[in-house]
Amino acid sequence: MKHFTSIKQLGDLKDALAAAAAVKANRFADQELGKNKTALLVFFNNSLRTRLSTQKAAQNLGMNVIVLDVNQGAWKLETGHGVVMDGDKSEHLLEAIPVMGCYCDVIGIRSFARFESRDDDYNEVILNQFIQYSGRPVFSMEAATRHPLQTFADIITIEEHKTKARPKVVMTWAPHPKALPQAVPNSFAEGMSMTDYEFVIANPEGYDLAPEFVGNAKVTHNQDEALAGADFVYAKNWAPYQADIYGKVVNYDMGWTVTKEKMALTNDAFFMHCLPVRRNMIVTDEVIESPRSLVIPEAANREISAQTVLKMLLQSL
Ligand code: AN0
Ligand code: CP
Repeated sequence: MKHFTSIKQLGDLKDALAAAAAVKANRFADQELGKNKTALLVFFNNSLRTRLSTQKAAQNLGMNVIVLDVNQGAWKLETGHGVVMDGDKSEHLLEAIPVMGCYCDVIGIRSFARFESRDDDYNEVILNQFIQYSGRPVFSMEAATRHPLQTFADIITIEEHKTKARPKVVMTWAPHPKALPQAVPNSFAEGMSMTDYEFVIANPEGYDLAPEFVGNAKVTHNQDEALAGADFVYAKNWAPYQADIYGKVVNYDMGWTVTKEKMALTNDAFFMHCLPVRRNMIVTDEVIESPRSLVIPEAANREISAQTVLKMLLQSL
């Protein structure tokens, strides 16, 4: 694997899950693999889990780790081409990227959708420049359209908890006061298309995801109908993809919050969320605190997904 920007690059999912299980069984088996290799983790946006789990994963592999918060302490970066740089930005991304590449062997990038241009976001202009100009294998730590390390951890978690071969997994939109990217739901839908689970997406009208991510999934605008018989409920807010309202908060419908009453419609489903989550917006306290909540095991599996992916990248250096 040269770069990791989509869950599809894992190839055969069963093999990837077996690789993840091996990592989980012995996290320190490959300490020689990363010796004298450096992972640079570049954050354009905030993070708790990705920052910690990816560092831990790299350390488990014997790597050195450098973390750069681009917006804290580095020069302000210009990203536009042909711009006369007479404003507050001191350095251009086109110099910064190859410079970063000089100091590491693999680069992780977190660069969320900016909601300024749907085309720029969906063309992954920041992530792709790192691929083009860093000279290093690049892995996504959530870019504009996908969060594959999260999706991989989510699938590992479902595999660990499912009690039937083909569980019903429902990804439901839920309310949030701010516009959030579509990366997590896009990526989760992409991951579900690699499984043989029954997968349903529930969201209000105007919130349908990009068709290339929805694929063959069933989409409904009726949350209660979707939840009936669900084995896993995967909640997430996202802002609209639709061109005329792209990235705007147009719906704040608290009727979509995942409550105890909503969970009662399911087949005693597990509750999932990538975190960070706003309580009593996305999900009520009692649901997230219930024994069926998998939010902490999901977060724990982020170390495993990151280590499995870093191992694959190191093996193809
Ligand atoms: C981000 C998002 O929704 O994409 C990160 C989730 C892992 N969430 C927030 O910005 C709150
Ligand atoms: N789930 C996740 O990626 O969390 P962070 O944004 O805290 O890294």
